Amino acid sequence: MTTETRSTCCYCGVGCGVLIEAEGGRIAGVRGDPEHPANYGKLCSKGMALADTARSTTGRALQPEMRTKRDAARETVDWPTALDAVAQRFAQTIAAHGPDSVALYVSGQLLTEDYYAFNKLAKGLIGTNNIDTNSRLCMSSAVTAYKMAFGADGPPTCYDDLERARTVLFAGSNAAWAHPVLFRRLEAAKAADPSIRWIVVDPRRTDTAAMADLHLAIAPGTDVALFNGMLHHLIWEGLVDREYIEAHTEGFAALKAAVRTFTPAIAAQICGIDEADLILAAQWFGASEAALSLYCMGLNQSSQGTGKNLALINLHLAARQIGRPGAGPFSLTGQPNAMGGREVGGMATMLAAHRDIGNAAHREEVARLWGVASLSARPGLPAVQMFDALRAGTIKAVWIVCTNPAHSMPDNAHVREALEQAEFVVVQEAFTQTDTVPYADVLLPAASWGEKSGTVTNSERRISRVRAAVAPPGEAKPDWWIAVEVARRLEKLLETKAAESNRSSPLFGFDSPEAIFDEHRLLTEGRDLDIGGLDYATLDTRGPQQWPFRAGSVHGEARRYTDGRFATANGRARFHALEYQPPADTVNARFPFRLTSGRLRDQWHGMSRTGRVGRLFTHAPEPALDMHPGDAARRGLREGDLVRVVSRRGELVLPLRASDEVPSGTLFAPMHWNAQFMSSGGINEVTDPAVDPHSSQPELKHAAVRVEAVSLPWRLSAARRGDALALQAAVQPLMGACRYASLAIEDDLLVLRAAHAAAPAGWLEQLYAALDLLPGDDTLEYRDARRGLDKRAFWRDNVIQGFVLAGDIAQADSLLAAVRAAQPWQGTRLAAFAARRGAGAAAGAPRERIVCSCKQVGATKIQEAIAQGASVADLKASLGCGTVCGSCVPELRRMCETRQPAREPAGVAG
Ligand SMILES: Nc1nc2c(c(=O)[nH]1)N[C@H]1C(S)=C(S)[C@@H](COP(=O)(O)OP(=O)(O)OC[C@H]3O[C@@H](n4cnc5c(=O)[nH]c(N)nc54)[C@H](O)[C@@H]3O)O[C@H]1N2
Ligand SMILES: Nc1nc2c(c(=O)[nH]1)N[C@H]1C(S)=C(S)[C@@H](COP(=O)(O)OP(=O)(O)OC[C@H]3O[C@@H](n4cnc5c(=O)[nH]c(N)nc54)[C@H](O)[C@@H]3O)O[C@H]1N2
Ligand code: SF4
Ligand SMILES: [Mo]
Repeated sequence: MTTETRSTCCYCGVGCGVLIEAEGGRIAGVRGDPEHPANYGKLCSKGMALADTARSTTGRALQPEMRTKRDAARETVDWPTALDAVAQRFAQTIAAHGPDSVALYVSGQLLTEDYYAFNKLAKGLIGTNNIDTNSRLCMSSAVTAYKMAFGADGPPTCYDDLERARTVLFAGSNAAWAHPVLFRRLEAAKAADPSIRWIVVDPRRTDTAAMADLHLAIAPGTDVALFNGMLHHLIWEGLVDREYIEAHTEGFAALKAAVRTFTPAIAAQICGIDEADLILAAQWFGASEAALSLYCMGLNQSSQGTGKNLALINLHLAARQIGRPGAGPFSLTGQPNAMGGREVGGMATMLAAHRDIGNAAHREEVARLWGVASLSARPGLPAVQMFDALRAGTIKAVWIVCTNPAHSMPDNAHVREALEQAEFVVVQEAFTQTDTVPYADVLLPAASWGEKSGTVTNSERRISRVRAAVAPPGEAKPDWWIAVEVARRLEKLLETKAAESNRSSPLFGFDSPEAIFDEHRLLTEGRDLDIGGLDYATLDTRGPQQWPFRAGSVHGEARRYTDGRFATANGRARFHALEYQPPADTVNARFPFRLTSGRLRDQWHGMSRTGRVGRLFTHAPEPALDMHPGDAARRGLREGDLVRVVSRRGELVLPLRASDEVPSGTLFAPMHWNAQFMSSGGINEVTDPAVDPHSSQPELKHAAVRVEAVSLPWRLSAARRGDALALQAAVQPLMGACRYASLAIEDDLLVLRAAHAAAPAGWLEQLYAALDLLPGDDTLEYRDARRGLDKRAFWRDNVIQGFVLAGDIAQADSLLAAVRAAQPWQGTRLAAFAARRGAGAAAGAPRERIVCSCKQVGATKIQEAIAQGASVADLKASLGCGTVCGSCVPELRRMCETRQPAREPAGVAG
């Protein structure tokens, strides 16, 4: 029987509605929900591939596991044993060292109900504020700035503004890749009315920037200077709204004095852009009927992240680009439930329903609503400090849920040390192949997308239902259930009997996500995010709704502050005077480059989900470091060369990609690769843990680095047909032995590329075993120890199944093509190792880059058509690319406009 379940995509903050098709208890397909107001049926390349990520249970965490001794391997245990162990170790630690000796590190990918349960567990039961989340790496500067400027945390805007804006300012947002379905809406609006202007502020020429009317390629970290310079222009050209400023804001005089000497010329110089461009941007913004800014990690992930947000909000307030349709500062949220986490106060610095830990009345209120004696007034530790404390031993036990800090935190060598130091680490995960799982003393298997039920809130404050289409695999359980089960045990172990007496119901009496939601909405009553009028029944019958949604309302509020009254005590929005500060990590002769990092179109964070689908690898099969071709030439570096990237904290080896998308002096690397897919922990080996003083958000977008050529003459190329996920798990532990190695999945194929100074001793034997390429009738071997050559290939039923080429990888291309083709072998098998190079291609280079992941259309075909004069419409009609999800359309457009060869992937070229 086939069923269709209405739910929400588990990736980005756009919050697209999906319809999950299930057959015989398994997810069989997914499509966009035509009725969901975020996407009206559309999905991006990642959303389209969701069903494929759920195809197999290989690599899923299926049973609780536990270490009985510190250095022993984890063993499978039943749920009661695992839950008891977690509760007991936490209770013991709390008894011995106090409530602040334990910590929870959770995630903006949890559902609101999961989040609520964990927050209550930490603050209501344990009595610690040491609960922080990966949102600290993501949204915390935006939250802090909204609160400082407007008095409350919540975007004043909504998706309807995307179609109504006349000027769109993208600041530190590559929405074409990171918020693709919103980008589709913006593209359509601009296509319908080409007078709509786009300004993009980004050091790189992204697919978003390539579509802009004006691209301000500022030096990383200089946004405050830019916005101050723009404000100077607005003030002195009379483009500010004096009446609005007078009636609805405060602090303008001080701001005006502060930017008086900060002329566009000075600002442009700091930013490294033309003064005329800065003035044009200010003019377009200030004079527009409706200016909307969309901003994301380019602003937030900075040691001046709060300042960058506030400087942009200053522009909106001064020019009254707020509180009207199509206008406002719109912080795009990254994770699917970044907003929900903020609503339940699931961070070290907040309390439930936008209350503050620092506010005694707020603490009192929450304690009363929960029926506990009091809440701790000691601020909890935000993410970076939390892991520092773990490393220092002041925090002894940590419970990590739905996030992978060993990969995603800055300076990850420090994080690994912290996890090694910790006395007790609990990891609650859906997948086993992550960089954090090896540190788990207890691994709790979590249900995941398609298997769990609850709610999430997207970027426009819209709450959508998440519904289970199938049962979780193995023994996996929903996150809220795990939290509640441990909490009940912990409650018995901790002596909270005194508090219990003034409770009418048990602290963790929840028997469903709905019961948690009902308590959560009670806590919001009377607050700015009041959802007293919203329950599951309303969401089920009337669909997703925006907050606030007060009791008795029929719909939520699309826009906030339309009457000019803000959530501050006196109702006025606040201007903030900000002085530009350079990024924390100093660029000098030893570390001359500015390194930034971010997202690729088809991958999601640590790739635990997207890395399971071959199709999602084809757009970027290997990690890479982008460097301007001029910078590369000056250093004698060529495309595909392996280079060492070194910062004050660490280093890693990456293939170089010469790209004029980055300006001279700036480098870019994707954030996704980690030790599951390459030989190092990824780009966070070198990033800077410096944080913003207001938001405690780390400066993930800037590190000073140097780049050196690295000589790794020994090369290896291998491929193997089979269960690619099982093969990945087998090969992954071996990669660390090589200075460079990377893995890619191609559906039923695993591809490995590696480089080292010489063959690591005994390593090849391990690799042969991992790839199941052991000697036998159907295996061809060739070895020449003197020349360091070792080659092996394996056939079954006369079809080549896999190979390893070590020392000489000249045949890599042709063998890989043969393995992919899976055709009966022609001619002698010995010919497999005969030196022949693929027609012109560099040996060992990855497969041609695929631009359209839905229709699997490669760059070459597209380029050929463009050379014949094809337009984007022609490409769609003749090749079918760009006709399904549309995620590749910005790139197609860019290829047509430049009519140059498509960028080629970096590869470990032979
Ligand atoms: N495909 C995909 N989409 C995603 C995600 C994913 O993993 N993959 N993750 C989601 C999450 S959690 C998030 S937070 C969002 C992030 O979404 P975005 O913030 O849009 O994505 P990033 O690529 O991290 O960074 C955006 C841009 O900031 C630029 N930048 C770097 N430094 C500066 C600076 O100093 N100033 C300015 N103005 N710009 C700068 C970078 O060049 C980059 O192009 O994406 C969400 N969507
Ligand atoms: N250098 C650099 N570093 C960055 C960034 C950057 O731009 N540059 N961006 C930062 C940002 S904005 C973010 S948001 C973070 C993201 O960093 P992480 O939070 O570490 O990213 P994910 O890989 O999404 O981790 C989520 C984990 O939860 C697991 N999981 C999936 N579903 C479930 C579930 O239902 N329950 C449970 N318990 N587990 C589940 C997944 O397998 C995955 O391992 O990275 C940050 N790190
Ligand atoms: S834009 Fe893509 S990743 Fe984001 S919610 Fe929609 S389908 Fe999912
Ligand atoms: Mo994020």
